Amino acid sequence: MNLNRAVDLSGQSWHTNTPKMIKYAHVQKWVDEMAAMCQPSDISWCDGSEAEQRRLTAKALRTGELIELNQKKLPGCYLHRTAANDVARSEHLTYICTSFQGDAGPNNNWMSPRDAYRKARALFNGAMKGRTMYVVPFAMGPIGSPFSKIGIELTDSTYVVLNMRIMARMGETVLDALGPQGEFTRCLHSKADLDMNRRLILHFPEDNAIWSVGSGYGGNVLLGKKCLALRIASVLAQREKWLAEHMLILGIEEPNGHIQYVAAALPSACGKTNLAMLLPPEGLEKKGYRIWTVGDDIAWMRVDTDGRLWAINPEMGFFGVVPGTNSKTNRNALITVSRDTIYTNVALRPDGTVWWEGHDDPPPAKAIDWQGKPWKPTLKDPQGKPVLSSHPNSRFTAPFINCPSHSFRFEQHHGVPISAIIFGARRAALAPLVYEALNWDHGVYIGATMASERTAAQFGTLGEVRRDPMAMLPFCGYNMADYFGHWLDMGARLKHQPKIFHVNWFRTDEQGKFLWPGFGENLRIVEWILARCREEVPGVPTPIGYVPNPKDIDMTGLQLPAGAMEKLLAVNRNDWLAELDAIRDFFEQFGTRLPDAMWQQHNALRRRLQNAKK
Ligand code: GTP
Ligand code: SPV
Ligand code: MN
Repeated sequence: MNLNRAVDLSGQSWHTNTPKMIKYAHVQKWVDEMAAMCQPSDISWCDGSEAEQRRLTAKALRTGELIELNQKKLPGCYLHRTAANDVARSEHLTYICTSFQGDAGPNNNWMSPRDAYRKARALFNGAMKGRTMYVVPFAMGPIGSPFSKIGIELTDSTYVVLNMRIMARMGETVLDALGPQGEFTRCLHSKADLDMNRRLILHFPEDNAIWSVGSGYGGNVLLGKKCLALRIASVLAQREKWLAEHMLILGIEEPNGHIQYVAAALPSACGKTNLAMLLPPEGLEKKGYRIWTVGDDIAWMRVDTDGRLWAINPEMGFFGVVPGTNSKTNRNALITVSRDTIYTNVALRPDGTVWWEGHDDPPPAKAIDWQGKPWKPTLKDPQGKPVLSSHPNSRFTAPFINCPSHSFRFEQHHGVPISAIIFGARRAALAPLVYEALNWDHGVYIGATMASERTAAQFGTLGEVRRDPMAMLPFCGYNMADYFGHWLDMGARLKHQPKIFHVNWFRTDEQGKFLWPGFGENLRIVEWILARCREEVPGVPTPIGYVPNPKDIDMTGLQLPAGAMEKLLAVNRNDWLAELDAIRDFFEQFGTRLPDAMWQQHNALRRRLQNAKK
């Protein structure tokens, strides 16, 4: 290895392994400053090569950060276990740090940049002692695309580097693209001592910087993903007049060969990955439908010169929920994770393969659970409940190109044109299976008033309904009142507005059972959505928007119990009037900053509900 002594501001010394990668003074200066604070024993610039991946994997196996899985059955696959209190995004420790609190808005935790830097410096000071600091240049979006943004993440975690390789375009080509004056997001991460009481995830939109300390969990530490591609990008998007959204992008190849693209926002662990990879049910497959996956979590969308909305997926991989993945729910995902995948917090079987709740195979007689403890299916906790082998928010990190349904347009710099925008939520009651907004502004209101039951993707009480506008509550880097205004503004800029819909795959019957089978069957609803976009079928008007006439949903090969479709599509006026009170309370937090158009939509909906009641 070519060792090269670097300058040190703190009087300490370290070494850097690839001096040819130190191209730009502005990058070097920042790396030096951060290293002086974190005091790593050495600095390693990541070039993104396969040799580097092999070296880092070997190191992670030595330190125990990774466990090798059965390479015959799962080639290129490894297992990682996080600390027990570090298994999901820590939203309560996530801050937007702007000079004025009003710019972060009531939807965000706020700290002044000065306080935030002071608190974080105390945690970062010496945090990398005895460890390597990796310099990870990465691009979100195809390099050279007008959509794309560059970041550099400094991290002391080998796991983070290996994940970033999968999730983003990474390495020397990114530095080449950056240029000597190039702007990039300064991302700093240290595991430090993985202490939840000394954990902070800080965003500085005014400095284009992200500092994350004290965690090793994906959403907190893969800084290109939620931190850059959503929180920082949403601020840039408002400034530069585009959209950075928590959305999947899906191409639906229709029987006539045309591919239509839709973007859909569903809150964390509410079905984006599943919808993005869906396999048509038999009846629809016979008709000639095929699905193409463009993205499963993040969409960046711009108005192009043709007046339409175009979207890219800025990521290169999937960081998906593992439990529940099987050949019936998501065969494409199962194939995707059969190679070159990093599993986090799932169970290990004696033969060196992995298992989780909802796997195709029956529970193994014995296994090692996600915390590294012996596990068997009969194990009960002190309350008598079965002990889970895998954490409910266990995840896979897998390359996008592994997915059999990956779209050939994935790398195209201008993205794909969006015909429909779908908002979705997880709600046992109230929201029908699908309904369509009356127009763009009403669609923005539907997105802004989304509410969903809390899942395992974030700390908190499971099942509690919380408002999660556009599935962006944890990810909007600025005041959501302004964000709604930005959405309204984008509608005005579009000559061809996508139609906006709302879906709910999770409505239940009196026994708490899902009324709708979901997964591949969801294509039946998407088919109706596309038919509406082409104005081929009439919608049934209700106070909340258009619902389908049940005869317009192709049910070939699917038999629902009698009355189920009526229950799925029901609009209960009293429930909706009660919902309006909750929405009013939510809106009132934003004071006069909330666009008038949102109140107008709100009042119009109330009038429609009241009139319908008479
Ligand atoms: P994030 O990666 O956290 O943003 O989540 P996601 O929105 O991509 O969620 P994902 O597709 O991984 O789904 C999460 C959970 O929802 C899994 O347990 C799925 O089994 C379940 N799920 C997904 N789609 C459906 C559906 O159509 N019906 C039902 N009942 N469950 C679903
Ligand atoms: C989510 O929670 O919405 C995820 C997983 O997609 S994470 O990247 O951890 O945020
Ligand atoms: Mn997500």
